[in-house]
Amino acid sequence: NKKAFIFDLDGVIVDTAKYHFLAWQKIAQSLNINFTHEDNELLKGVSRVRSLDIILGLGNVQASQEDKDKWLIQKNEDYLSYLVDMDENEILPGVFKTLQLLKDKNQGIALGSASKNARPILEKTGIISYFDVIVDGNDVTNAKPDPEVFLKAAQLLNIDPKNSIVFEDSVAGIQAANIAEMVSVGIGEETILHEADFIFKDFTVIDENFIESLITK
Ligand code: B16
Ligand code: MG
Repeated sequence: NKKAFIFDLDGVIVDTAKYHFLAWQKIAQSLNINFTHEDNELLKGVSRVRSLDIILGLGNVQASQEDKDKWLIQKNEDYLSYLVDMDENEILPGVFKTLQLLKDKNQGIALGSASKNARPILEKTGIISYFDVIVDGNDVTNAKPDPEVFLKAAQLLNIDPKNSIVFEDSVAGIQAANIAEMVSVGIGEETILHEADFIFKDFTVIDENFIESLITK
C-alpha cells in the first residue's frame, strides 16, 4: 500500500511563518498599516503577491504596480536575511521522525508549498533528500485554496488524490486538500483548523499507529 504524503513547508516543517510576519510587518509599518499576529493568519499558505494585497486592503491603501513590485522585492530580501543562519535546528519537533517513518514504510513523500524559497530552505535544513517530489510556488499558477499544488504533487508521485494525505498549518491549505479530496491533517490549533479531517498540535503527537492507519485506509 503506497500513499502520497504531502507536506506544506512554512508552519509544518519549519517555523518560517514568524520570519514572514516580521518582514511583512516592516512593509506594513512603513505604510502606516496596523498589521497584527491575528492578521498574519490570513497570509499563511497564501502567495507573496496575494499577501501584499491583503495587507494593503487592511489599511485601505491603493498602490501602483511599480510600488507593489518594489515592496515585494523589499519583503523578500528582508525575509531571506532571516534565513541566512537557518540549519537543521529549525526543523519543527517530530518532523524528522515522521519523515523517517514514512521512508521506512516506503511511502511517497512530497512537498506542496506556496513558497518560492522552498528549495533553499529544504537544503539549508538538510531534509531535501527525504522528498521524492517537490512542488512549490515556482511550479503553480493558482494559489491555495486552489488544490493545484497538491494535485500536482500527487500526480508526480503517480498516486491518486484519494490516496493522498496533506499536512497543513493554514486554513487555505486545508481547504485546498479538502477540495482535492485528499485526507487533510491540520498541524496547529483546533479553533483555526477545524475544517481538517484530523488536527494535531505538532508532529510529536503523531504516532506510528496513526500513520499506519492512514496507510492501510
Ligand atoms: P515566499 P507554505 C507559504 O508557504 C507561506 O505560508 C506564506 O505565508 C507565504 O506568503 C508563501 O509561502 C510564499 O512564500 O514569499 O517564500 O514565496 O505554507 O505554502 O509552505
Ligand atoms: Mg504553511
